[in-house]
Amino acid sequence: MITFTERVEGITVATVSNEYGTAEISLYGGHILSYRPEGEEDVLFMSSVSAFEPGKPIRGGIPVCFPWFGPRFDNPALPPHGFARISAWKTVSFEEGLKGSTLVLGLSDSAESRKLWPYRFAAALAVTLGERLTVSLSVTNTGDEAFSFTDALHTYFRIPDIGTARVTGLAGAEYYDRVGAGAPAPEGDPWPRKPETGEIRFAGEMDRVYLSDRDRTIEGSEPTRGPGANALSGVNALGRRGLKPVTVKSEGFPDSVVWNPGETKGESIADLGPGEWRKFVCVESGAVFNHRVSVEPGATAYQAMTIETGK
Ligand code: TA6
Repeated sequence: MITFTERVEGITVATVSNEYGTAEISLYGGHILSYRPEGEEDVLFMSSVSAFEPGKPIRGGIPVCFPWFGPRFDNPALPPHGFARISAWKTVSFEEGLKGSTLVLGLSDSAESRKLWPYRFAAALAVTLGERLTVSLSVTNTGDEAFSFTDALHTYFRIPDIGTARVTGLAGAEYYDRVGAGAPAPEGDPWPRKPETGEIRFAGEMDRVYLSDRDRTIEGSEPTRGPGANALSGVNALGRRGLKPVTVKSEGFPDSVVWNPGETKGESIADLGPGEWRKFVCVESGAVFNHRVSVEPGATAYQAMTIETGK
């Protein structure tokens, strides 16, 4: 079933629930706020002090960064991560079936959007709540000139603590390290590439763009030890409740961004509560920086991400 509630004036939230769990999706931003598989805790982090105010981005969940990722280097005054996350999306359809429920939201160009990005487009965000959460983004060029964009599903995964979190699956991939990297080069690779040799652990600020669409797994607690303790029970070696491992898969997104601001930046982010930087890691499916997605007039670009717990 689906219900719509007005969270605050101007921000309507759709709650989709079925035998597989519950998801909350804000029409403002086309922003998934919460994903709770049946019988489990929320997979997504949400800041306790996030703005819920038209014109401001929501901190947490799954922001849709489109039609550019990060700052617009040709015009840093424009909204970072594009305008989709601060735009009002419309409900296109809702369908329930044997394999889950799908809510489709739509965003098209407007006089306002064309001031920021001068193209005609129709984007659709399909959120399917089934055995896993599937988020599909399609972008159709409805104008008469080709365009290209960068984007990301900037997913905030909830973790017990950044000190024990790890992300696996990217060993062997190359990445750009953006911490202290400065402005990107105008052509070719924006920053030097580094190789990933193992699992990712966090000991300070991390902001990396992995040139990889491999499956990634986020583990929120220390690997479990001893009889009776296992990842599926979600109970770690200290007897505290952890989270099930979460696996993210991408299709059509060539890059994987991994971000945690660390303490100094984390405590300075106004829309994060004290210490909350420790409670999330962003593992994002994107087409970022030099990986622009080109769309000819009349054509559609398709991208998708799935999130699944317990694998
Ligand atoms: O995806 C990582 C990143 O681009 C970081 O550089 C960091 O700034 C983050 O996104 C959050 O951006 P925001 O505009 O939401 O504060």
